[in-house]
Amino acid sequence: MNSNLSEEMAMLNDNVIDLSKTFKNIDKFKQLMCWYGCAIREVRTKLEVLNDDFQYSHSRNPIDNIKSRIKSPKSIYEKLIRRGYEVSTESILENLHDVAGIRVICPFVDDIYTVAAMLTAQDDIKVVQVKDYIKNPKPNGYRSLHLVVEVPIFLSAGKKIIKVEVQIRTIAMNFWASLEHQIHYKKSQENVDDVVAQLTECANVIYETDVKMQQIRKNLEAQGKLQME
Ligand code: 0O2
Repeated sequence: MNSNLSEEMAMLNDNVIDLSKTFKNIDKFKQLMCWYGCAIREVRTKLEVLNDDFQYSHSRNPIDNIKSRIKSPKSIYEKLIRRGYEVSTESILENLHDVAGIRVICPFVDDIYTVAAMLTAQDDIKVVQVKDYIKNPKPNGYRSLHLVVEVPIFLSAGKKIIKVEVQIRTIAMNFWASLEHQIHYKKSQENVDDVVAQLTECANVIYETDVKMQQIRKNLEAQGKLQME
């Protein structure tokens, strides 16, 4: 994921698909992608403000880092086709909720829920979907909290409501997800169950460590001995 809007916009020049042939109105498509970029900036700023403020009230940050990306035109096109949706800008707005994506990496498991609660309590944010892959991990062990939120962006011609997918996970969960993403195993191969079992085992060990680290922090907090950077 890119953290820089200009890099995100540069992805629109993705030459893997011919945008002008794929989307009838290329200017409308580019404008839509600009709106997604604006929505990312709105949500990102909210998260940064919450993180800064939390530092004053709790002497530590619940967010380690934030990354964001706009889905590439090729991935947008492929997802529309895969799901049987019309290929148009209206269809993207209506049917896809992960064109604008933000990944929030937290130090501890409870920070995930603290950040999610602080963000979704804001009165201009509407939660449209919650998938808790921490309470209900995927069969391969993937853990993360996924929220889809709607946020208003204010443009010269008025207000638009845009969906943003926010994935919130710990540093440890992100370590697993990043490596798992790089291990491209063929889902059809014979020993796939074995690979999945090994990945799940790693994910479970990592989660146990996450919970232990959180317990250490909580014990120190309870004793008034916590001194975080
Ligand atoms: P990218 O490049 O990461 O964005 P939906 O999108 O809700 O209509 P889906 O695909 O079931 O349908 O969504 P889900 O389960 O909420 O997860 C989608 C995203 O979560 C993925 O995005 C990944 O970022 C992440 N994710 C989900 N499962 C796994 C997993 O097993 N391993 C890893 N490493 N990441 C996972 P994309 O679309 O793959 O692409």
